[in-house]
Amino acid sequence: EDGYDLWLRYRPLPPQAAAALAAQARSLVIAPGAATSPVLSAALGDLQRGIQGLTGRLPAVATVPQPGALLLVTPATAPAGLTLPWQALGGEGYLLRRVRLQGREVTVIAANADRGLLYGSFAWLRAAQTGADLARLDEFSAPRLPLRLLNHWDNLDRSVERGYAGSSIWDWWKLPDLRDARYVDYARANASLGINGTVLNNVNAKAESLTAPYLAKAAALAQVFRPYGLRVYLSARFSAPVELGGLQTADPLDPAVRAWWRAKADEIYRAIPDFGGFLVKANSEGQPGPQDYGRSHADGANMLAEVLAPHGGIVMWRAFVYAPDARDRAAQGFAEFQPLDGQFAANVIVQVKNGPIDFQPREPFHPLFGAMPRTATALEVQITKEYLGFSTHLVYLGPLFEEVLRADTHRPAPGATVARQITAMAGVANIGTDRNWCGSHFDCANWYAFGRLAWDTDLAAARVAREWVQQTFTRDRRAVDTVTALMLDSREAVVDYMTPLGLHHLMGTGHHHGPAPWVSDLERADWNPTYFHRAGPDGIGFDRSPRGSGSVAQYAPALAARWSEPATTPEALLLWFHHLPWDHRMASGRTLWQELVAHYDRGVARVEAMREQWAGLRGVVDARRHAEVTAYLAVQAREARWWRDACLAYFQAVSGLPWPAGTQPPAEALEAYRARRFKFAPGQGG
Ligand code: BDP
Repeated sequence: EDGYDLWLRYRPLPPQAAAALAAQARSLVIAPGAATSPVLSAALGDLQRGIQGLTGRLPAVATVPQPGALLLVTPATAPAGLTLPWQALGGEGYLLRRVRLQGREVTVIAANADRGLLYGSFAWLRAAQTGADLARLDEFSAPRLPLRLLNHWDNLDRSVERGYAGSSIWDWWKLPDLRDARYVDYARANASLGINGTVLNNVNAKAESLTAPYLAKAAALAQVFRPYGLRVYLSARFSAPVELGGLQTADPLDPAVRAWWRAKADEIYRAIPDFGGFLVKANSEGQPGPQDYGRSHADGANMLAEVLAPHGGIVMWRAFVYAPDARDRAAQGFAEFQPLDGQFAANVIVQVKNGPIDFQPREPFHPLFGAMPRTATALEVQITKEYLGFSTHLVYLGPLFEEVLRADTHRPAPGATVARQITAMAGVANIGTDRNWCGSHFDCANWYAFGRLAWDTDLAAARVAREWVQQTFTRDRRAVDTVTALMLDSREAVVDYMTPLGLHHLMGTGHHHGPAPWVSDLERADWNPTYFHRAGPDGIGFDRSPRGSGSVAQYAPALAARWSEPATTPEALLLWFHHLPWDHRMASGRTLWQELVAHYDRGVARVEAMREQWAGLRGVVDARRHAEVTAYLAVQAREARWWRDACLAYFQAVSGLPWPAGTQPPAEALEAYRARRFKFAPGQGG
């Protein structure tokens, strides 16, 4: 086991379970002639592979249902007498149900379209792999979000920005001629989760990705992905008309610029008829954009939307912006975008990161959610763990995704969660050429959780973890309990040992590896950790209350009022919203300083506990994967301690306070932590 098979392992079941399963899947029944659909063939392909793997018997494909058959049906092919709630299934949903058909017990996988049959087939395989009672199967599922996308930050030279799993899986150099078999497995894995789109290239885009040779390469990938319902999108560089078209300007209101993009869109759709659209990072971190010409984000987005609309394409326009002169970086996305509500074309989606800063271990939800009622918005999360220990720290992100999806925006009224405000979800991919895809076995759980929660935003992260473990490692009940518990604890562990109590952005410069709370000399104020934590002799934290930057007012009034006062701010976000004296009394009765130390200690202890739990699974989990995870947990334990020691050494020096009784002082002097350098840390792009 090297992890390549992900959660689609289909390993043999014990004899009794295998026989029971085989009895539910003796044959696969489709309407005569239906097999010519590439999507249906893809569904049949995995059903056959799965059933054969699990039971040892390859089911035949037939057109007449015998007892124990699996029927794949749409309204057009459903046998007479089968009434199903077709309408509720929508375009992508599916229904799995045991029914009696002309006296025979069969299972139907029903959907309105082949894509639903594909998703239903994978759902049936998930049920089979997780030990569900197939004889009582009755599962209905339809996604609420029509768009569920991966965003690859992959460069054309095969480096990956914030990638920790090897190189880009897109071998641009050899495409379109070589279509690596891995592309099919990539598409299968995504289809098994319901992910239906993928942006191939980095948001820090190169114009070359829009040239004919690169479009041919993207078209080859689109062709591989099409049977799996996965559409291709591209990040577009806003200045492409200048760089590729030789124009003097990329002003979105300039007729020549508009004509250039129109021709480019037409060219793209000739190569990729079902092209999804553009993702754009504009006027952010040095990327060109409409503001270079005195135009707004809406002007830029609408110009692109107009040329894609005739083809059915969309624009995902990112709201991740921050200017160098801001008082509060957390306030900028809202300040720039909220006033544009109502100005975006119908096929524009404003893509908003989960929090107002940048993919920290914990942030409050982004205040733009719910604040742009006349604009379609997408939630962007980062699956790759740029700020959470790269791929060597075990952090299951399900709870983080769940926390933001369930966050109540109070807009327009209580109960309006982030999940109910969005129309799309995008995840910055963590996939690379590593044999295990994601750089670590457990990071594949984050790809999995992203897909499952994007499909069904109401799913519980705990349930998702459990089913992933059952499919990935073992169905041994005790082991499943242990691994699930360990995963569920891991997110709070990283918050504790990196940035507890609402602290944020204490990471090392550029690469974001390791602690560097002391950094204060970077060119821009809001790149410095000291800007974010503001620790001094008087206290610690960023005051975003009305007494400070005031940005808390970007939230709905009820929340703004609650979070304006330390007493009514959840402690998990305390130092995000408030600057408080070191002797501030916490709910525990401890002072803020003592509480901070306690959190760092707890983080370290939690990782030690995870290590022990994992060690106990030796012999239950296959040797190779067990050993690999063990090695990474050792790294994580060492680095959790480093985070704790370095941060506390610094905060102690700044506060001048004595170590709380019974506390271990840092292993080394502050200077030693400050002196560490990581010139070749991964993920910094090409
Ligand atoms: C930050 C990353 C940077 C990305 C940027 C973005 O550090 O590499 O380009 O976000 O999202 O998290 O555009």
